[in-house]
Amino acid sequence: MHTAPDLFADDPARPAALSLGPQAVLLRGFALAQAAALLEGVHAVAQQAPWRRMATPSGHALSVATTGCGPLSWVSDRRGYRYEAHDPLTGRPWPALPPAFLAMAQAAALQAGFAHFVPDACLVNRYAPGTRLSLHQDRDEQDMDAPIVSVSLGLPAVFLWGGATRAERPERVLLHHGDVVVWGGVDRLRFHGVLPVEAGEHPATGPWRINLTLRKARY
Ligand code: MD3
Ligand code: FE
Repeated sequence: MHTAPDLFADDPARPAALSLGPQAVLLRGFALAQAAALLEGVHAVAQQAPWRRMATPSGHALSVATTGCGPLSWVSDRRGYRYEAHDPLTGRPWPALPPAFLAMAQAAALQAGFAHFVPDACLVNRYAPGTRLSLHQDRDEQDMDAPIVSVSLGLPAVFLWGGATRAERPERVLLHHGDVVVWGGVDRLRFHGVLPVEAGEHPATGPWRINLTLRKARY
């Protein structure tokens, strides 16, 4: 698929920073200059902790393929959701956080008003065409004061940005390669999801969308 140049990149109607809530902000293109380094990190991580589709507690496979890095990473299986220090697939510790991931997360958090963000977990999601993430909350982390920093790479996706309850109709926000979103405080437990990713070819990732979420799972 050919991606047209973004004629509205400098349009004041499309500001570089878009507030999504009192403590949630989209930083458009914030990770663009580091995208190649971040993707090298993803490939290094996936070499040590292979992509897999984890089982949900009900026994279905997640639609997204995942890997992870950091002292901890998120795990799902028949026993539930949790953070663990070891990759259940290999039995080894999760790969270390690539320095570029940490630098990006801290710079974005600071920009969004969260100083001293020290993530201890990074979940890496890979979306093939048609892959979606249904509306959910992220509540498996102990430290709800820390923000979550999310970096979108590759194919674009429509992000669903809901409210404090599932009943609230979510807003739709298009996320592009290099976009970073930071969520914390009063917005930390909002429902969110991703619509099925449309097929395409991105120069940086080929047929995929990749999303990094940097988190603080433990106090
Ligand atoms: C809003 N990932 O991994 S990142 C997830 O694009 C997840 O792969 C999506 O939701 C993705 O759990 C969205 C954005 C995100 C992450 C965590 C949040 C938004 C959030 C926590 C609270 C509120
Ligand atoms: Fe989430």
